[in-house]
Amino acid sequence: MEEIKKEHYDASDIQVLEGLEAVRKRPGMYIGTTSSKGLHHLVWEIVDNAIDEALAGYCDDIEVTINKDNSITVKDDGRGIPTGVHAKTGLSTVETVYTVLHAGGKFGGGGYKVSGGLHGVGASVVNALSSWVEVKVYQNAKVHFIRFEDGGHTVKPLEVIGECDIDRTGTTVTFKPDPEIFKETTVYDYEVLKTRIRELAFLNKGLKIILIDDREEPIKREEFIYEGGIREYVEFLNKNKSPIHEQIIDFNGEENGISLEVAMQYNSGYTPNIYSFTNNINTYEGGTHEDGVKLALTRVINSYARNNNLLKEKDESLSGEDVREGLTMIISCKHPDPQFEGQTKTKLGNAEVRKIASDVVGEGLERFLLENPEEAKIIVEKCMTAARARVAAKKARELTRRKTPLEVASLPGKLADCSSKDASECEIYIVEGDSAGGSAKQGRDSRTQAILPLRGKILNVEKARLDRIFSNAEIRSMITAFGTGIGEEFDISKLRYHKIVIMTDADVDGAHIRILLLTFFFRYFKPLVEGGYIYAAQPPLYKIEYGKTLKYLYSDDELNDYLATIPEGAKTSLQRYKGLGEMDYDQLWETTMNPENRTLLKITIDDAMMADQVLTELMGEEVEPRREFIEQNAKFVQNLDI
Ligand code: 1YM
Repeated sequence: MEEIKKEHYDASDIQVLEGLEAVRKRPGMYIGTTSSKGLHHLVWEIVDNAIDEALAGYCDDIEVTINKDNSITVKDDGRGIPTGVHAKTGLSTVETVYTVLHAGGKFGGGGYKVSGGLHGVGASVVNALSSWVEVKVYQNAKVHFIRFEDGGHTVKPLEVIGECDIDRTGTTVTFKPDPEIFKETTVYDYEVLKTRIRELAFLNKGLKIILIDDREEPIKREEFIYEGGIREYVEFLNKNKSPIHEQIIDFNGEENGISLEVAMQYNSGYTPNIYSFTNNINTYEGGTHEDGVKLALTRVINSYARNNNLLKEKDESLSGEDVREGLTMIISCKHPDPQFEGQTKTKLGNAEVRKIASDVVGEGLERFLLENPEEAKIIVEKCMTAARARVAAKKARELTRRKTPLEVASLPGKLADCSSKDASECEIYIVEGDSAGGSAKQGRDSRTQAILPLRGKILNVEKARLDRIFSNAEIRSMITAFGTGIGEEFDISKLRYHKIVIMTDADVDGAHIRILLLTFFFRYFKPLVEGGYIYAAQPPLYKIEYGKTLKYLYSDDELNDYLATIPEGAKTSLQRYKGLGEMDYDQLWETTMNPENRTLLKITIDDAMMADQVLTELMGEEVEPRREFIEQNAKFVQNLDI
């Protein structure tokens, strides 16, 4: 080890200090901000160097410690920053890396420096913005040490301070952010570090990153290592969701030093969760890698659906949005020379990546769908459902746009509206059949209760074509009565009733209508279900008179319990209601509509989802589930029209 001592400041020293001084004058230009975000950014600049070493294949473990004084130590087991004299500066390479702006990976050459951020100028920027920095390099059985103070002034040039095992190599850096620069805060947030460290571990398969918080008693320590890489990331993101297929699908490929990895899994939700990265940087604004992947996804799923005769009309097709509904996906690109564009420089611009991404996903997904027909079916069906909902939303939008000359969508003629205009106290009863509708109109509290009778069964939105759904009178009546609009124009603040009550007979047909209505709400008015605006009324099944007491009973269990309380041989008169229409208007009010006595069941998203699934099973192409359902429910099914 050669001792590097310089007697005089020369031109290059002055240049160095001028460089670091520039960073201190305009820190925002280098780290974006001096807020808490900028404070954390310093950690990533140092961690990036360790990750580059890992990507070059020399480092397995990285350890990040928040020390008691809120200084940070980053340690890796790589080769160690070179300790020899740097030809251009005459300083040790370590010192050069930490003091010369733009002294990035250029020094080492070879390998590809994939980390983003400041492209290697990070170490000197961290030094410029720190009260002090210490670097230890373990190399050739020696421990080398250098210390800087007050924004990058070398106070102890590199020297050997001890010996170590020949097998021990690596770099350990400790820095203390300068409170003069980070005026807002110099306190590190464990959760912020943890989230990004976990992400880095997901993105770099097999790399172990340990996070330690030394400020706490007992000391907090977590290890992040994922042998499955981004597959495990997708699994993690879908953890609290319901995946609709078991396997996580992944693809990867490499061309001209550009590598691309993709992992994906659909869940039962509706929003896409697609995150793309280039060189471990989240490309929030997307770019060519994301475009290529999306292109291939849409193309391959469409051609699979078409080849399997799932798209009936020849002009029918699945849009990009349709194939991304409920899709959780990670795209990770590693590029030797990434071009970042866009407002926040988080959009990948390299044109060649589009084709690579599209090829990798195109070929991979095509093969996957052919080899896994079960999964393929589930996925394509989900996309087709999304497509139906999209077209329906458009139709519905057009429909609700048709307004009277007074610019008020006219309310359906069959609606008996309530007089109150305060939606929070208004209720609408959707009633099965005209006769029950008549009783409900007579019995209601007309100030707060509106009645919308539906004639017979509503259309099965699962089975009908969309144009039929939206030309269906019952469905149109509901849409206009609710007032919210539908699809993209849906606006919950325009909802005219805060309780939408489904009131159907307590028999199989009634249950069927309820399933149809719930399915309709689930598919087209999901926010109403999620917001807890949908209810089911509970009409009684029996009326029983015993002596002077009259009781309404809502289930067979209730009836049996009640009968058990009556002495044997006693005279009772029992009436079983077959439908709402058999009740007088005052009985209907008393038992089912009067807020004082009634029981309303609030419909949850699970109920609606269940209804949707039951209907899908019953209506689907599969014969087996339909047969099973009919067998299990034989006594009801005779007149169930499905
Ligand atoms: C805790 C931070 O900085 N590790 C690190 C940095 C370097 C190397 C190894 C390294 C790189 C190369 C060759 C090369 C750096 N070296 C340089 C430069 N951890 C941390 N580990 N040998 C060692 O890139 O070829 C900059 S960073 F420029 F000196 F090579």
